[in-house]
Amino acid sequence: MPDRSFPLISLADYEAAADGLLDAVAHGYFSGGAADEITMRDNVAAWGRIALRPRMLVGVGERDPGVTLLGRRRPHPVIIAPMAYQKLAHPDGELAMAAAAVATGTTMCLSTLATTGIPDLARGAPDASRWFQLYVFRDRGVSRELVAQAVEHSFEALVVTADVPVRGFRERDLRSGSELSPVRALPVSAKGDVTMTPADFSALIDPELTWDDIGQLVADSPLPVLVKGLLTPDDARLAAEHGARGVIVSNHGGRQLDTVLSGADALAAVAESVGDRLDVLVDGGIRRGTDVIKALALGARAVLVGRPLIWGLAVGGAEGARRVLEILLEELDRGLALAGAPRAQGLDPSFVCPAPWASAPG
Ligand code: FNR
Ligand code: LAC
Repeated sequence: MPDRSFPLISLADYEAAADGLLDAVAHGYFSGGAADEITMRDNVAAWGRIALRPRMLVGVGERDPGVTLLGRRRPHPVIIAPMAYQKLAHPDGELAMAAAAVATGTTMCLSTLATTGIPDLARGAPDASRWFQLYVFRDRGVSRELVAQAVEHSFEALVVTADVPVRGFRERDLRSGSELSPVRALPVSAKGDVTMTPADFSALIDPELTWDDIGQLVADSPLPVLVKGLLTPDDARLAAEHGARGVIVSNHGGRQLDTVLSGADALAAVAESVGDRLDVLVDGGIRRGTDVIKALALGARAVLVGRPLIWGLAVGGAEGARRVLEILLEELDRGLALAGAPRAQGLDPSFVCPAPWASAPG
């Protein structure tokens, strides 16, 4: 990793370091959100509006961050969120991300708009626990082909993203030119990779997708299906009724509809309404081990982390992304000890409350 004049000890340090390394187009694409970016900022702020209620003297010498997800034991609850175009952050792109995943026992979710294809990821990182994020295109033949490839190459789950019927209004991308800069991404056609602008890629996505399509996908796919991008209990119930195994409470990192609720604020109601029927996950603004603890306390089984992994990748390729995960997992371990919750699965809503400082007069 390059020498730095300051030590990188937090995820925010990686953000600052990456700022100086990425060109304006890539930086704008990775760090931006929709419209006024109110939701994007609030995703981070919302975890800070939740206070922890630690327990003492419970014996925390032995700690277990492990969780059960989709019926399988995982060493910890952190998952790498699907993010498009990772080679714009580092030439090793998704393969470096997968190496970081292997090194830390993390599951990685590969985007449909990845710059590394499904077979290449599986060949390059055969030991990586991997999920595939599916954008359903107007051309359903492409989606069927992608699902078949994910099955053939031992991906463990399909994550269908529901919150991009059309692309969010990304002002930074319009200003930086990234919206219209061609990227070579993949496997949008079964024939191989294609060079297109992000705006053109998004236009391939079918805005007519409905719950019936989710039901059909569940029926056709041998892999468990999670629906990503829901914010309401009603939608989570529909996901359960249509056979999904999980939902990811998410606003797409604040990149789609601005001024929607943060994942942190939307989570509890979803978990309360469907928590025993499917696995509830959450993302958006997770930057500290304590954020992970709060998510689990509010009913999530796992969390997805997005941009900080891109910053790690930009700073140091696989090693940088690995270090970002290690920092977060170290913070989680310390947080579990200090919160008096030695087993991550033992967290429940009694460990959190609304923070008094959040409602204090300004
Ligand atoms: C994303 N996200 C995303 N989601 C998805 O389902 N498919 C995708 O291809 C992408 N691409 C993508 C690119 C970039 C640059 C970002 C930042 C995000 C959304 C992502 O999976 C996740 O929901 C958020 O990034 C989580 O928020 P944080 O951790 O970035 O705050
Ligand atoms: C994004 C799309 C690709 O957020 O999901 O940029």
